[in-house]
Amino acid sequence: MMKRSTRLTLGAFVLFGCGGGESDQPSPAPAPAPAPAAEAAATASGPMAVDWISVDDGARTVTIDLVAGSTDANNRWNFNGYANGEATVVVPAGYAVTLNFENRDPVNYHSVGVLERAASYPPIFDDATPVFDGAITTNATSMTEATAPGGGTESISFTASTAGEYALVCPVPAHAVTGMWIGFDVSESGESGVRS
Ligand SMILES: [Cu+2]
Repeated sequence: MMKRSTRLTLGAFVLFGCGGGESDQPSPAPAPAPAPAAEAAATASGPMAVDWISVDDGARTVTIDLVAGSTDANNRWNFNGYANGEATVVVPAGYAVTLNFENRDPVNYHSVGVLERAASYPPIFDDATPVFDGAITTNATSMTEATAPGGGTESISFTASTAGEYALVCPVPAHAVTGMWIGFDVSESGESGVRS
């Protein structure tokens, strides 16, 4: 009985002490302002020059050398090593684009087309109509007649006539849904290169 009473008294004292202490503490520091690093990162994410994209501003042309399966990333279902939208090719609006496509995957047929950017792509494309006339390889939706594995090539030409955010997609069944696509931006301000 005696022990219990002591404990209660002690508890009340501790409670009181805590309350008093709290009121003496300085008010919480205001949340820090957003770091300027965020702005720096946005600038750094501008397109970078790469050796597989060449731009001739005089002639208003862009040449893109795009290789399917150049690395084993994403089980070789990648473009120049990129998949799942990890990189975005940027070309200036109004330029004539030549895209030299090569398939170095030893096993699977691949293709490439400039399609609308989407949050996700279907396993099978009913319609793989490119955004720009000519901006897709032959038999692009076929797993047996697209660009052949083991070094098959095809060049396509088109004019990137309308600025916007599109994608380079492989419409062979199951490829895009498994990540075989990267971004393709047509820049109103004339930027070119790769964002990654
Ligand atoms: Cu593919």
